[in-house]
Amino acid sequence: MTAALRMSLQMCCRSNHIALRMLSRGVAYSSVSLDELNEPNDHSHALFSRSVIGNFFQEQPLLTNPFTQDALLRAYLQRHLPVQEVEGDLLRFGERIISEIDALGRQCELNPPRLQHFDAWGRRIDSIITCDAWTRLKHLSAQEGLVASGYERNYGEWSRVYQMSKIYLFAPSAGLYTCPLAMTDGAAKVIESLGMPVREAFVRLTSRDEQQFWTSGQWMTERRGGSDVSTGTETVARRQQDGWFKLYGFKWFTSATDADMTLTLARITDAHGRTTPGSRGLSLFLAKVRDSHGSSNGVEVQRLKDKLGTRQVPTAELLLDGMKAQLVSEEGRGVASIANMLTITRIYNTVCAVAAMRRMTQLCREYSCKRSVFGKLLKDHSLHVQTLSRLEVETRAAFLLTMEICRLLGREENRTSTERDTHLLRLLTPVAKLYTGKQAVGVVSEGLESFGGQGYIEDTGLPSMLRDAQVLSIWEGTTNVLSLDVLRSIEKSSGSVLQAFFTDVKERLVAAGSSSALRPAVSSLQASLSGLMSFIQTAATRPSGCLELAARDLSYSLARIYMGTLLVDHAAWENATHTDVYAALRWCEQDLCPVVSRDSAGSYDPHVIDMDKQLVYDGLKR
Ligand code: MFK
Repeated sequence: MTAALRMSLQMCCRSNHIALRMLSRGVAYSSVSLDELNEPNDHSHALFSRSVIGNFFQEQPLLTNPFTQDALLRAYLQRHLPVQEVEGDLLRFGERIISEIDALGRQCELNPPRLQHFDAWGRRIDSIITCDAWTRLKHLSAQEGLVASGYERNYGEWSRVYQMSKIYLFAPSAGLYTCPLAMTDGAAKVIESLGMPVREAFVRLTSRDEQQFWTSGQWMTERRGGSDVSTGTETVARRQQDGWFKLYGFKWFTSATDADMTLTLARITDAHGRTTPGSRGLSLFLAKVRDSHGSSNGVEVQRLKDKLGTRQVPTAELLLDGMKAQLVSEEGRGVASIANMLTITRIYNTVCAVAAMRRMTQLCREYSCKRSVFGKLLKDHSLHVQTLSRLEVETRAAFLLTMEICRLLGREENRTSTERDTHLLRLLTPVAKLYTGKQAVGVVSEGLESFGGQGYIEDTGLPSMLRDAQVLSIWEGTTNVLSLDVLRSIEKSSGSVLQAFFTDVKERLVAAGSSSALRPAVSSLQASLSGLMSFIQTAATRPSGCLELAARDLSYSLARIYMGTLLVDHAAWENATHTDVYAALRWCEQDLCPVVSRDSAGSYDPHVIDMDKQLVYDGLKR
């Protein structure tokens, strides 16, 4: 037996002996010595007395003003929107988040909505009961102009950047109130783009007056599923003599069902009760959820959904049994009309994904300055800091892409966008939604791990962050549905969206190219871009189905290249710091163009479809 092994065994016996004695007393987290255990001097040391809980407690990570803590947000605004009023408002709002909003959000998590079907006398009332904090968040959202500021357009083409900066700060503390806000903003956008068919609704959706403010739902998903809306929608709309419609159908997932109004799709019946199938048969309707007396507008709430996360949000199954509704789109233009809402909710999704990443990185680094292990603080363990720095790079890249999309949206609404801007907004909206949704799950999950076991404990509030992140890649279009939307945008524009992408990336890289520190990143991006261009050029000549097989990898390539370009662009700014340069270099170390590397490996060859099938269904008994 070696001396080292002997010593190990002795230590093992000694600690087991102590552990056994401690276990017999129900001791937790204690580090008492054998001598102490034998001392009968006070109650904490006596055997079989109250449990000893010890005197070590881990430090809790504290939330401080998320605006002052966010170097990149502040630098971004300083570069593009250096308006004192904006900075002052975000600073004040950051204080409100820590002093008031964060606690409200937590209350929403702890007091999820419930459904009361009947009153005490047996009447069907279908009342969705939400907690006071949820109502308070609605009022506060109006006061802060969280939707309104996007339509007041006080900062011209930068108005959306300002508005979304507030949503970004708000989201991680807001108990998912961002969900009704996303749909409310989307509904306002649809109404505005349709030429204001219902002015009162628009005024209320964009009001800063908490008594006037309405929220909207977006009831699209039916039992047959949420992705294939054009074949899945069975709801019918019967025209009434007064020009209104009555809707009959079953909406399978409706988020924030306590909304004041909703936009929804239905098929208008002809005189014989027939409807037109497919997308061409769908029209868009606006309906109030309740009438002015608070009674249901022909809507039965079947049940609330029992979900993995987003438990704060009342998500319900609804039976529409004669819901009075107003046609707001041209007949048969429902999907195209609600697409504006999808653009807005997908942008909110992206903002919320980055916000979740940012909150997690802030908490992780705060904790690392307090938590000591193996004799030193976590912040002094280089492997730990390396892990956090990788999360930081992901978050920065996602942030810059998100803000760029908000900028493009603001330009479009301010009527200052170029044709290239319009193409980029169309292409990058699904790209950003699908990519940041995945990033958020990865960053939040890795972040939880950096708290050790505490990250797995409910009342730290940390696990709910992971649950709530998981929805980001599901609702508003899954990763694959959005990858197909990327293909749709390419096809519909005859490739112009890609042309805009290539031109924009090239120009930004040329502008940044003079910085020697950034050269490795610029070279990687240029090489990836030309690889991507060659792939696209040959795509048309490939067997059908190849592009669909490559859709997800193509979207990831667009995301990584564009994020890298924006990191380089930001790092080339005259007031950029060396950390901005470092972030750009680190980002560009990865495979920036997976569609090319996977193509080289034969992933899109025609025989692969069959091989994938054989692999997936290997051993399946039917
Ligand atoms: C924190 C964030 C909070 C967010 C909270 C939201 C909570 C709400 C939860 C939900 O409701 S989740 C359910 C959301 N549902 C979806 O996201 C639907 C996913 N499915 C799709 O997006 C499908 O691709 C789609 C329904 C659009 C497919 O429908 P179609 O009818 O097969 O599409 P088609 O025929 O290709 O396009 C019809 C028209 O719409 C075309 O216009 P034109 O008729 O003028 O040619 C398309 O160009 C247009 N269009 C489709 N997608 C578009 C679009 N236009 C602009 N942008 C798009 N993305």
